[in-house]
Amino acid sequence: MIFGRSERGKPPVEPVTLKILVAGGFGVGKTTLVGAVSEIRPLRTEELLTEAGRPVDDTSGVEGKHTTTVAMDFGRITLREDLVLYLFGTPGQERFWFMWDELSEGALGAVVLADTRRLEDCFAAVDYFERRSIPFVIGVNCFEGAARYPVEDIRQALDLDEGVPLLLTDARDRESVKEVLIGVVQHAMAYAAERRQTVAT
Ligand SMILES: Nc1nc2c(ncn2[C@@H]2O[C@H](COP(=O)(O)OP(=O)(O)OP(=O)(O)O)[C@@H](O)[C@H]2O)c(=O)[nH]1
Ligand SMILES: [Mg+2]
Repeated sequence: MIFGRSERGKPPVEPVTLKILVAGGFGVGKTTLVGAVSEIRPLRTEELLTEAGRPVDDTSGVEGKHTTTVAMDFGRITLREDLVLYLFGTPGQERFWFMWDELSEGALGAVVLADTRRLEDCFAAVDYFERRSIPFVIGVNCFEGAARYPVEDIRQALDLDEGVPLLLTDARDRESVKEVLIGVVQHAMAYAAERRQTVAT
């Protein structure tokens, strides 16, 4: 049956697609986060952690972890009918950081995941995005068993600029991760608007 335009309702909207990076230290939950929200089967590039890598792969806190991302994670989430995010998870281990430049090409913003038991592991990601003026939010992945700290203390420990949002999250929980993604889009939009204004004046 052929429907007329009016019968079909509104013509479909072509969604805006935005690229968001998910970065942070080794084993902080980046692959878990992308998998928790992706509406397509996420593309993963996991390799087994081996005995040979034990001295450099510090799995303390994530002892159940047997694999690590060697190139990237990729997932997609429709936040609104007209807004789709492409999520790119970065590898956490230093020896794969050469991937980051390629992955950050054209990114609107980033989520830096942090674990309060190993906060220093996310310093490199924070520095990376600050240096390149890529807007980012911090998502503190609240693992069970990790001590809970006041948000202000975490901000201070990370020496965050006032404008950088910090959100508590659970990388395994779709709704909680969605909040973080909405947070990064809002922050990046505000950042872009601010920049446009600075250029105009
Ligand atoms: N308890 C708990 N475990 C989590 C949470 N997030 C991730 N995990 C577990 O922590 C481990 C690390 O998760 P990954 O998602 O592989 O971490 P990653 O950041 O992608 O790691 P790399 O790619 O190796 O840097 C996995 O065993 C997850 O099941 C969380 O919020 N709570
Ligand atoms: Mg990973």
